[in-house]
Amino acid sequence: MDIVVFGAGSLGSLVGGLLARVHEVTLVGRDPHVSRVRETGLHITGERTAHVHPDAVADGGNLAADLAIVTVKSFDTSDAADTLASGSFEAVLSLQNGLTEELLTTRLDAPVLAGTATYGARLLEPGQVECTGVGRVVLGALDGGTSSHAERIGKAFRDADIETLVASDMPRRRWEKLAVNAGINAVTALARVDNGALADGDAADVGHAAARETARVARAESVRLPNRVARDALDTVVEETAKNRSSMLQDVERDKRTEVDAISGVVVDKGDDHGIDVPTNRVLAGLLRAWESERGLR
Ligand code: KPL
Repeated sequence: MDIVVFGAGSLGSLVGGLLARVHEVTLVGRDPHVSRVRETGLHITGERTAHVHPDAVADGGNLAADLAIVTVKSFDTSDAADTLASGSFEAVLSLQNGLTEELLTTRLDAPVLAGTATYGARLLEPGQVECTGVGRVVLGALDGGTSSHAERIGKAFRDADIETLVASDMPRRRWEKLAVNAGINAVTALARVDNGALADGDAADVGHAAARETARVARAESVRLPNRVARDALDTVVEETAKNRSSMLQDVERDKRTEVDAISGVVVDKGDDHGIDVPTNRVLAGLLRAWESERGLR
């Protein structure tokens, strides 16, 4: 399969690199990373190892492929959609944080599929990505139900030895993932702790409250997500990724803009739409936005 990965950051490089073992892959990202990949290949280290030679470009305009995978940061989705729209793709799969698929759907002709990935990844240096945790990819039709595109993409991922589930209940899974991210990302970024710190104590209480509020907003959006399911999902991810530093913590540590708007912020916005109070997410979003403003990142 011909695959273009838009967003050769840590997760995009890892997933794209694993796919490049059996598929034709083009990584779209920034220099010096993409130049190094072009010159010496991409080295994957850690819990998965590989040395692959995908194509790598800084300009993703006018490309054509069977599949475009979007892994850019949520706040870069609009720019990525413009670039994607100049090319031609049979299907588009988002593996981003937040609920970015709606934006992609309104801007692109190709069918947009929803996906989640629980792999841990860290860019060590240009041309080198570390797999810090082997997880799995879940993907499927954005509105739920079956999709022949999803089946084909699921097979392509499995052919590359990536554990993948094709699911017919992506609406619930997207909100469950948002609840997990709302519970983990902001708390770990503000407290500067590994995901495992949310296993018990005060950090766990704050995380559970943020996840519970997200589940309540999901139900107002007609997605069946009981509090208990959101809480169990959070606890499971905390346990499975205990040693990981969340993507938001990695951003804060590098003084980079975070995905707060697409995670805690979207819970606040949609909560406001439904007249639902979400005090934990509001405080978390406020603190992170204050941190970003102070550094001129927003
Ligand atoms: O998706 C994640 C992230 O870091 O963005 C979690 C699930 C929290 C794993 O670290």
